[in-house]
Amino acid sequence: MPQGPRKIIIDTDPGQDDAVAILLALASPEEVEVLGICAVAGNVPLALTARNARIVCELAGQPGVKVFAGCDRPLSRKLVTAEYVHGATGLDGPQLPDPVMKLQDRHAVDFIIETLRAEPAGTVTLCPLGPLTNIATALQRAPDIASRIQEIVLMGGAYFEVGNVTPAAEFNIYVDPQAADIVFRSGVPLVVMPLDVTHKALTTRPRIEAFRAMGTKPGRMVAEWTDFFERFDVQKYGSEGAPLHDPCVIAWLMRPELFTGRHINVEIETQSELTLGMTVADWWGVTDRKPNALFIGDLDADGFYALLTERIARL
Ligand SMILES: [Ca+2]
Repeated sequence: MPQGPRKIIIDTDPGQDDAVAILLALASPEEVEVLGICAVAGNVPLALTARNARIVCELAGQPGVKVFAGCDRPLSRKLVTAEYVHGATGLDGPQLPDPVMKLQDRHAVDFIIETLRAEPAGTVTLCPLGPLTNIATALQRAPDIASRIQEIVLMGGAYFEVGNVTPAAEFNIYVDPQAADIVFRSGVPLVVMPLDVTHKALTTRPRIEAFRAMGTKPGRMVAEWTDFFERFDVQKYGSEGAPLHDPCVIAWLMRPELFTGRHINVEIETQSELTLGMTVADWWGVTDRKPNALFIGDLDADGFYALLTERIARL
């Protein structure tokens, strides 16, 4: 393993939980170095995810972070969005001003390809927090990068929790199943944070109040974002709070011991209308298909929230 912080590219569709993931990464320079943030269409259209990513960098006091706009639609399907969860802007909750920092000129896919070719092989980790369109496009256009990626640590899919956007599929995979299929067949080492684990990372009342009690703007924003989007999950699942899906990806890079999972085969359903985007995960090892992913199933939720609050409090 290389010394020093892990070099990462965050690929994201903010999204309140994406925003918390970005804040966690930017607050943790000893563990991760954010080479750039790539926006993709997902929770809301690309213009908004590219805007929201910059808002979050400015909120973290880091307007020098490079933010790139990527693909504005899935590889072959019509874009499906989730304003019903995240609000019309994708970051509904507190009012935030438009960002001052500019988008980079380069397309996110070019940034991904050029960075992987420029950095030593095996030293850059990709962290997709939304549909996998940018990553799959980069792999298709430049197959040589696959062997240069250290790891892809992504939020997406589900096995025991099955689906959230359809009865069979999780949102990120469902939006672009063809892209997910390319990534899961790429041979790149994968770590997957499915709903099975993220649904255990719930924002309880004391956890939200711990963010608010920081008395900082980022702390207050995290509390207000989670206040906003937990109404949806509490009503839907009857759970105590909302799952903070995407920060699980960043937390895994920093504290993998908080998580447990199995190294298994995971394939993506791309044909069936009924189960499109399903992550067919061989959790019980009933096939001889080769394992291609560390599929996470559980986490120490208290440890996860302790890490989050410690780090967000730094900003
Ligand atoms: Ca996301």
